[in-house]
Amino acid sequence: MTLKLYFAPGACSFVPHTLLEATGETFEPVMVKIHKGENYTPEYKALNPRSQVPVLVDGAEVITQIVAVVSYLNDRFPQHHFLPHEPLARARVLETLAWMNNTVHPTFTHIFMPHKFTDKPELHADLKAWNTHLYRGMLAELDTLVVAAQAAGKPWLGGEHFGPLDAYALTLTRWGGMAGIDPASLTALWAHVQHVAQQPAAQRAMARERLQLNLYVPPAA
Ligand SMILES: N[C@@H](CCC(=O)N[C@@H](CS)C(=O)NCC(=O)O)C(=O)O
Repeated sequence: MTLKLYFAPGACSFVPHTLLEATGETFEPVMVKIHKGENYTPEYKALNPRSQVPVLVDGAEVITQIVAVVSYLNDRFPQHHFLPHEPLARARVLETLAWMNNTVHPTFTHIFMPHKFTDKPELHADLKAWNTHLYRGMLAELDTLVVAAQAAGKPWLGGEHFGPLDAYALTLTRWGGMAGIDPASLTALWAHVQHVAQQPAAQRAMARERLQLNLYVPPAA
C-alpha cells in the first residue's frame, strides 16, 4: 500500500516529506494550500479535524503530529535509521525533536499567525516582536547543538544518520529568515542547513515544494 503524505509548501511537513524522499520508496505527495484555507475544507477536516499538516496516511490509518509520524517512518523503514536504535541516543534525539516541535515551532507560529493567539489585532505587532526575540534565542540554541554534534564527531544532528532533526533544522532556519533573522548570523547552523539542503532527498522535497532556502531580506540601508 502506497503511503500518502499531505504537506504544505514550506511548512513543518517538510520533515516527513524529506524523510519519505530519503527512503527511496514510492509515496503519494498531496499538496495542501494553507494560504488558500484548503486545510479547513470539510474533506480535509474529515481527514484531520485539527486542520494541520503533516498527515500521513497508510491504508486506512491516518497519522498526525510530526513526532508520531517520524516514529512511524522510523519503524516502517528501519534500514534508514531515522532514529537511533540505542536507547539513550534515541532519547536524546526525541528530546530535541520534541523541543523543536513543542517550543521552537509554536514560537514561530506566534510570529507567522498571531491571530491564533489573540483576538485583538492591536496586539499582533507586540506578539510578533517578542516572539521574534525568543525565536532568535532558540535558533542560537540550535546553533550550539550543531556545534556540539560536530565536536562529538557526529555528521548529523542525531548522530551517524541523516534524520528528522536535520530536516527540522532546515525548516526552522528558513522560517527565521522570514522573521528577519539572518541565517548567516548563525554560523554553524547555517553551514549545516546548507549541507542538509544539498542532500538529494532534501533537494527533491524542496523542488516539489518550490522552496528557496534563504528568505532573509536585509533591512533597507
Ligand atoms: N504539532 C503539530 C504542528 C503542526 C503544525 O503546526 N502545522 C502547521 C504548518 S507548520 C499547520 O498545518 N498550520 C495550519 C493551521 O494551523 O491553520 C505537528 O507536529 O504536526
